[in-house]
Amino acid sequence: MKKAFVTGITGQDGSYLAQLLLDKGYEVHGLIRRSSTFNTDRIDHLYRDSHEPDAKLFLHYGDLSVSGQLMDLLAAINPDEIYHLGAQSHVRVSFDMPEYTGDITGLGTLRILESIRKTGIKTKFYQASSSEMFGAAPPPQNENTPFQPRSPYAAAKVYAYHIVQNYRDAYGIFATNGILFNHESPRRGETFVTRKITRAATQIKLGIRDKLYLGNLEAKRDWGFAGDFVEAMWLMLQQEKPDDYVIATGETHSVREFAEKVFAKLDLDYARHVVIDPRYFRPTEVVVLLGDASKARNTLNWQPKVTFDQLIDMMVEADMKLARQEKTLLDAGYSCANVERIS
Ligand code: NAP
Ligand code: G4F
Repeated sequence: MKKAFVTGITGQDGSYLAQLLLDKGYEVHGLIRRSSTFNTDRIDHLYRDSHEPDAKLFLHYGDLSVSGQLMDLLAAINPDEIYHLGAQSHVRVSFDMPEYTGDITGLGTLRILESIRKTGIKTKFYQASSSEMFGAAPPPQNENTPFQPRSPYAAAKVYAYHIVQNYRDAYGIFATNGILFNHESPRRGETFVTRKITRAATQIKLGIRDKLYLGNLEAKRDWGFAGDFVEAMWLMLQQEKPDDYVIATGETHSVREFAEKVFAKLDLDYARHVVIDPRYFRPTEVVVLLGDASKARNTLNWQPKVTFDQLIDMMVEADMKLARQEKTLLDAGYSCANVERIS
C-alpha cells in the first residue's frame, strides 16, 4: 500500500485529493492546523476513527511555519508521495498579510524540501504552483511563459517554484511543479469570487439577502473543476521523471460573465443585485489568465471533463441546498450564517 502525505488536506483541493488517493488504495496522512473552531468539514466524510481496522486516513497537527516538526513527521511517516497544497492561498489577503504569506506560501515549501533532504527519505514531491505567477504576462500562458507576479501571493509562489527546481537539480529530489489555473467546486472557500457569487445568488433567490458586493468584474480567469485538477496532480507523481506542467481548461471567462450566468440560471437579473465595492479591488490586478495545457494533454494524457456551464450548475445546485437549510433556520427564528465577508 502506498503512503501519501498531504499538506492543506482541509482545503478545497486537499479534500478532493484525499478522496482520490483513498479510492486508489493509498494510506493518507494529512497535516492539519489546531483551530478553536472545526476546520475539517471538507474531509469529515472521509474520516474513520483511527482505532478501526479499515482506517486509512490519519491526521497530524502541525504548521508550515515550524520546520522541526515537519521533519519529524516526514521521518515517522516516510511517505512515497508528498502533495504540498498548504498555503495562505488568497490573493487579496496577501496584500494585507504579505509577510505571513511569504513565510507560509513561500518558505513553507522550502521547509518541506529541506525536511526531505535532511531526513533522506525517498519520496516524490508535488508543489502547488499557480497561474497567478504569470500575472501580467499576455495569454495564452504555458510552461515557457516568463512569470510577471502581481501580488505578494504570486511572488511567494514564484519563490517556491524556483526552490523546487533548485532542489530537483541540486539534490536529485523528485520534485514537480503543477502550475494550476483557477479551479473551483462546491467546496471552494466562500471568499473566492466564484463561490462568493453562487452563495450570494442562491441566498438572494430565497430572500435571505438582496445585494452582492464585488470588485473588478472585468478580470478574466480560466476556471476548471477542482475534482479534475487533483487527478492531474496524481498523474504528475506517477511519471518517471520530475517536471513542470500547466493545468488549465483553455477557456477564459470574465467575473461579469460568471455572475450573469449564475443569476440567469436562477431567473434573477444580476444588474439589480450586484454592487461594486472598491474595497474588493486589488492594488495590482491580474487582468487575464488563459492556460495552454498541451504538455499535460500529451504527456500525462490529462484533460478536463467538467465544462464551464457544468461547473456553474454544480455550484449553484449545492449552494441552493445550503441556502434552503439556512432559510429553514431563519424561518424558525434562528440567526443565519453571516452573509457578507471580507475579500
Ligand atoms: P485552500 O482551500 O485555501 O486551502 C489551503 C490549505 O492550506 C488549508 O488546508 C489550510 O488549512 C492550509 N494552511 C494554510 N495555512 C497553513 C499553515 N500555516 N500551516 C498548515 N496548513 C496551512 O486552497 P486550495 O484552493 O485548496 O488550493 C490548494 C493549493 O493550490 C494552495 O497552495 C493554493 O495556493 C494552490 N492553488 C490553488 C488554485 C485554485 O484555483 N484553487 C490554483 C493554483 C494554485 P486551514 O483549513 O486550517 O485554513
Ligand atoms: O476568486 P479570486 O479571489 O481568485 P484569484 O485571485 O484568481 O486566485 C485564485 O486562483 C489562483 C490561480 O490563478 C490561485 F493561485 C489562488 O490561490 C486562488 O485560488 O479572484 C478572481 C478574480 C480576481 O481578478 C478578482 O479581482 O475575481 C476578481 N474579483 C472581483 N470581485 C473578486 C471579487 N475576487 C474576490 N475574491 N472577491 C470579490 O469580491
